[in-house]
Amino acid sequence: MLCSCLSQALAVLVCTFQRYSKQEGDRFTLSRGELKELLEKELPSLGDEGAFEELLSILDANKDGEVDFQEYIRFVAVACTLCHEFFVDSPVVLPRGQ
Ligand SMILES: [Ca+2]
Ligand SMILES: [Ca+2]
Repeated sequence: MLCSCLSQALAVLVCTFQRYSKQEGDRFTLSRGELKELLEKELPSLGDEGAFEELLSILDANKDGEVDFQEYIRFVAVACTLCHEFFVDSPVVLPRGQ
């Protein structure tokens, strides 16, 4: 089945969360370790240990020590906004389907 880029991107966003969130503890939330692994493997450009601590404190809006799906999606929205601002003056280059 041929899917649009956007629906594929949405599936990747959701599946990436689920792949890491089910590894330990509550399978619907990212523990500290799960979040760290997700960021290291999926977003290695995001930075060092200090950046991780800061990011965790921002992401964990309700301060329960875990990042739930709502908190993750808020992060994705912020990341998308940054991408939007970054690419806004660039020529449009869409990723090609494989
Ligand atoms: Ca978990
Ligand atoms: Ca939380």
